[in-house]
Amino acid sequence: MSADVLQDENVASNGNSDLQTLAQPTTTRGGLRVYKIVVLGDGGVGKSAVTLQFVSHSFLDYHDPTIEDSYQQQAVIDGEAALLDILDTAGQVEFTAMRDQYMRCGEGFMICYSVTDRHSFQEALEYRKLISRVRAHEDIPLVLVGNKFDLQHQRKVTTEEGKALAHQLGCPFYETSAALRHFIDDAFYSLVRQIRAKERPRGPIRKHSRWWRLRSIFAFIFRRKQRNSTHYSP
Ligand SMILES: Nc1nc2c(ncn2[C@@H]2O[C@H](COP(=O)(O)OP(=O)(O)OP(=O)(O)O)[C@@H](O)[C@H]2O)c(=O)[nH]1
Ligand SMILES: [Mg+2]
Repeated sequence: MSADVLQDENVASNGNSDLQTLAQPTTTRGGLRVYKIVVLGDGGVGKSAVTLQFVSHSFLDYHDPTIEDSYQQQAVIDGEAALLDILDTAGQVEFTAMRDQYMRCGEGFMICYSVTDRHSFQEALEYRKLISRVRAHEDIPLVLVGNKFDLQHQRKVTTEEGKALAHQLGCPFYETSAALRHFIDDAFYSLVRQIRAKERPRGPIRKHSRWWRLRSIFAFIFRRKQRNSTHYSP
């Protein structure tokens, strides 16, 4: 699946949790639709590395267990500008106290496992159950990600097993590599596409008008210019 990216920009806020931002009922900011994405999965599978590759095109080559980090990333997906509000969650059980809260706030969920770690693969289903527990009977945009696909010699979970689980979960599946930046954008864009599809009225597909799409791209450029001028220092 290829994505139509004109340009993107990131605003990362590291360290502190930004659950308040996620909890805001507003779904637009500066004229851009905000998509609240939650990244889930066992400790060490690469949730932070995948997220950082997406927002800053860099690879995190050490493991610093996350408590909770949030990031914002603008992108133009299928000709429409979007602002992705991404919550990188804790995989380590000692940091998972906020789980129910972010399960309630997320619009789309990325469930990650590592292809080198069978236990993390088994846990993926448990994450799906956790979402269902908090959001019973809801149609939840979801993507399954088998990360570290560059570590072929350490592989413990086959591609077929990943596909079968995705089929069971009824969601798209990507084998990604945060190290090589493989299928990172595709996994995030797939969530935005699912959220959009869910919002669109049923029946014949109605695309946004040309004017609406132009307006959203102008909002995207304007925000970027505004940020540049804010950051200007002589
Ligand atoms: N080779 C390879 N290493 C990866 C990849 N993704 C992550 N890693 C490494 O795996 C380790 C853990 O990555 P993190 O992104 O910190 O894992 P996490 O899921 O955020 O872990 P927690 O925050 O503890 O839940 C780090 O040493 C990363 O460099 C990948 O795609 N390929
Ligand atoms: Mg992390």
